[in-house]
Amino acid sequence: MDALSSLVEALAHGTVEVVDLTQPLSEATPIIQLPPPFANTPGWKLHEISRYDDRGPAWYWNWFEGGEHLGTHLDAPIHWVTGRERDDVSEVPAHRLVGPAVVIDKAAEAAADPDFLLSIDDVRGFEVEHGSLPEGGWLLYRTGWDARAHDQQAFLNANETGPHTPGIAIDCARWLAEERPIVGIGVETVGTDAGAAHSFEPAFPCHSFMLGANKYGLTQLTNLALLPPMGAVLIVAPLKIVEGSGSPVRALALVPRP
Ligand code: 23J
Ligand code: MN
Repeated sequence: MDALSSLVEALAHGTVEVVDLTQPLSEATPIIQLPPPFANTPGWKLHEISRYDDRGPAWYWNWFEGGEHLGTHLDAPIHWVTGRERDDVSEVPAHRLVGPAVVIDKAAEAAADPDFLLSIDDVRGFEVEHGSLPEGGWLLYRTGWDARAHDQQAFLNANETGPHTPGIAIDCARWLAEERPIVGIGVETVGTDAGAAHSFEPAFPCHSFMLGANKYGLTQLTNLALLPPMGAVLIVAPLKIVEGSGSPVRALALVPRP
């Protein structure tokens, strides 16, 4: 049988399951807060056009406003100055938006230390146990932060010293960008960088190295706990916003259930 017929059969029999990795997008969606003097993004807002009323008796529809970088969203290479000559979100090749995904689980470490940073040794340890990071695939980084996404304060976890959320160590971000064949990194937090990464050198290293290497960031994922360490396939569907620096996405995983 050909590959797609096998897939259709597996979906029908439940031996391949579709897991939604997307957070709901609403006015309650948490928003990144950059420190002064930086500008911040507006949140999501729906505006009603009509709802089976005088404005449109048989139909309901809305228009919306909001930043490109809200909720579960993709960072295109052009989002960062290191990728300024590279693809905007409408130019990202579709084949790079579908690929294998591996999941590194550091939820226990992030619960013990909200400033936990993923290290090269952590990823090498994962590779020894489960195999190499996949060519054309995604590294999904589980921290348990998805459980906080209903509450902006808990999600950003800021105090007088700034936000405290887990991220990726500077050397690890560079190594993943330059030495591993992945196309992107997906996280559960508000951005791919740690809360404290505004003070790293370079600032926001995950954005700087990954987007500069023509790779992608994927944020505010949920349900990573339902995925195996290796063997899932990720489908990421951003809006094709011309000249967009990113877009909210629907992120779906195909997961084998033997
Ligand atoms: C702009 C500046 C810094 C960051 C971000 C945006 C994001 O997290 C984002 O959504 O790309 S860290
Ligand atoms: Mn972003």
